[in-house]
Amino acid sequence: MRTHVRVVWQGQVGDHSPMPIAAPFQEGGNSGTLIGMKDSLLPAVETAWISERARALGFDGCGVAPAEKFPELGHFSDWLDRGYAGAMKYLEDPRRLDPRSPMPGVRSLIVCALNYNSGLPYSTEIEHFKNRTEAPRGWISRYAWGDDYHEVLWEKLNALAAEMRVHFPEPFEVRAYADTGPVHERAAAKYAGLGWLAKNTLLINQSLGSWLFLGVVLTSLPLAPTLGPTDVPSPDRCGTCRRCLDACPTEAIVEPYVLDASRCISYLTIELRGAIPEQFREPMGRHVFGCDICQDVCPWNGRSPRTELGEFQPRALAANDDEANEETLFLPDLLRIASLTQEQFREFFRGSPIKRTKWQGLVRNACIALGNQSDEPGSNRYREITKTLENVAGCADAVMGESARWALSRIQAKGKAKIPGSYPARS
Ligand code: B12
Ligand code: SF4
Ligand code: SF4
Repeated sequence: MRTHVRVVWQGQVGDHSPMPIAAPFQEGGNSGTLIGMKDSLLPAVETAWISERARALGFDGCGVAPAEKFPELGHFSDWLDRGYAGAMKYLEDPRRLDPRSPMPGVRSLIVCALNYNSGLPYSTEIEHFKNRTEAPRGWISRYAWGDDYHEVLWEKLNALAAEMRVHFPEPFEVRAYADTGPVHERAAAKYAGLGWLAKNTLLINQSLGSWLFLGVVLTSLPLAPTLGPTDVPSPDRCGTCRRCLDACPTEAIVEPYVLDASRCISYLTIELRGAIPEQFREPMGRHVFGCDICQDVCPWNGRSPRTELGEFQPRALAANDDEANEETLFLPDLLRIASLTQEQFREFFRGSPIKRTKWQGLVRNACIALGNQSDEPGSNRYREITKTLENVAGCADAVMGESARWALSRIQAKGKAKIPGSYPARS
């Protein structure tokens, strides 16, 4: 009888929300056969089996960390007290301070990493503003070009849990999170031997870089940790580099390893409801959903492997192929985004992480990106931008309308054109 496991899939996406076997994964590594040296631990071969199954299911990395309070979490309360979480109240959940608290009896954290680098150019490599005849282009973060990664990870984590249920005879519990639980996934990944916590705060794996989604399976099984008692986590390989700090347009990385999330473009464009504080609008540039700059400039992503997973390739910016006209979420047409109706938004972004920012948020962001354009008054593009913004400025939504009026005043001030008064309502 091997079916005593209770699998619980938990967490809401609202929370924002590879091994001891083969080379790229194991940054530290367990040298011995009896890891942890506690006689209650399962033999290391079981950890190796889990890693091997994770690899077979398509994960690029997997490791096991003991369910212990990681030292990094000692800064968490200070970080919150400084207001760095902005409006992300869910980060105040005290269970985040200790990985043992989300599930009673948890002994081990199985951390899985999945590469989402679809191989298209980095935002820092694109000079599309030079082409004035083309539509104005925005930037959507690499992680959001394809399908919702929560779904992709859950499917794989679910499959891993199902295999564990067959493999382990004793009763045990598992609970899987992909960005959705009160667990600091990067700290868990560090102690699972998957990489180091870098100055941009992200987890970097020496071979894979940082284009990695993380998922965690909490289990009551006493698995042998990937890092043995004499192993240390992967060393910090940031060295004297500070490219990410210097490149961040909003100075959100306030000191190495510390992010003021309330300044981060990712927070401003995805998590923040309401108006974007004026001081960040210009530095936001062309970003309409998330930001990749602190990863694009990172030398450890210079030769990151590509993923061939169809789920992470850029989707068409349309509900069906006929409409697509080869427009995708890679460098999307800002005019098209700012003109989306609520119904189109719902259709286009079904199953996409972009739905998190909601229609109001995405149109708001596109208006700000349009306001950051610098077209010559009188050019076709200038006229198109003005027309689109005037349309949004007349809509009933206060935040969208205000963002559009701000953008109009910016581009018109540049061209000394009339400052808008009132605009016709949007159809
Ligand atoms: C909240 C959140 C955000 C917030 C805050 C980001 C952050 N750095 O915490 C926002 C919306 C800004 C965000 C942005 C992004 N996110 Co996010 N996010 C999360 C989430 C849900 C929780 C993270 C968390 O707990 N943050 C809380 C703070 C306290 O943690 P921290 O920044 O690591 O802070 C620690 C250090 O600063 C440390 N510290 C060290 N020294 C010192 C000194 C002092 C004085 C202080 C005060 C603190 C301090 O103390 C803190 C506590 O330990 C996780 C999923 C998860 N459940 O873990 C995903 C996650 C971290 N995000 C992810 C991704 C992909 C992104 C983006 C790249 C998306 C994008 N392209 O737009 C950006 C990257 C921005 C960046 N440079 O971090 C991935 C990261 C994968 C990886 N390889 O690391 C995760 C793991 C999601 C996933 N399941 O894959 N995210
Ligand atoms: S994601 Fe962008 S805004 Fe946020 S810390 Fe990185 S570079 Fe700065
Ligand atoms: S850019 Fe440099 S400092 Fe920043 S995370 Fe990468 S290696 Fe570390």
